Amino acid sequence: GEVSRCTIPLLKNMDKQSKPFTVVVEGNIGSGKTTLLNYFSKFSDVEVLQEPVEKWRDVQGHNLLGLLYDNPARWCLTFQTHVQLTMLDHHTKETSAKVKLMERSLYSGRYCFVENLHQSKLMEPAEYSVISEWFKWITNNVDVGIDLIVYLRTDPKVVHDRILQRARKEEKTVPLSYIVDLHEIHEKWLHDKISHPVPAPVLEIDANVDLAEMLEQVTLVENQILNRKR
Ligand code: DCP
Repeated sequence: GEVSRCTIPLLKNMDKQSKPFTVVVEGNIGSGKTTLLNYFSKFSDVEVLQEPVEKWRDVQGHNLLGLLYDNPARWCLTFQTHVQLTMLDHHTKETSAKVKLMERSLYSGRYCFVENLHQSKLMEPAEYSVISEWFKWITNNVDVGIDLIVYLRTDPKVVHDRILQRARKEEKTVPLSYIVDLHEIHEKWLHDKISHPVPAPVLEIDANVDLAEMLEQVTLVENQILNRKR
């Protein structure tokens, strides 16, 4: 009776306190997110959650990333719906680590990629409404809060060259204009802060330099990213 009624809320509060400091890494395609995440995987108190591009290439045998770039109008809702599921999985994943470091988030899925597909009219208005309602339901009903956003800021031309160089076969036809659109949408959200809610403080890193130089900048703000005292 009385005892359980007061212990349960207490336990819930304790859960809240032990929630990891959650950091999400954002930036255009090819901005160096994977490099940054790999760097942090050496810390034992950091749980690194890489974006599962490999999984998107094999969803029960289907290459969703390939379908997306072959015929974006047909497949973008399917693709973004699946991204939303994998991101929800990462946001809610329990960990005993002090810090959770995620590549991308539910937020960039909705505010950058879905928004861009909507603005360029590749996504149907009805599809945009459905995925937006899912996003609203999730953010209103599930604890998907984050503590810090690391924004890898780049010039579209620089990342476009990197994308062509790394030659992921699905991305070989990505036009510069698509990268420019994604750049502007990231900028309005995380730099100008005028388009959508920004769910955590933003730490900007100049990611136009080569990736080794970028990591040098990262070491300077490492304590901030890991929520450690200097
Ligand atoms: N993608 C998408 N919609 C999303 C997330 C990703 O269309 N909501 C696509 C864009 C890319 C691929 O998935 O073709 C992977 O994109 P990311 O920019 O997230 O990952 P990268 O591996 O390109 O990042 P980086 O080069 O910064 O490590």
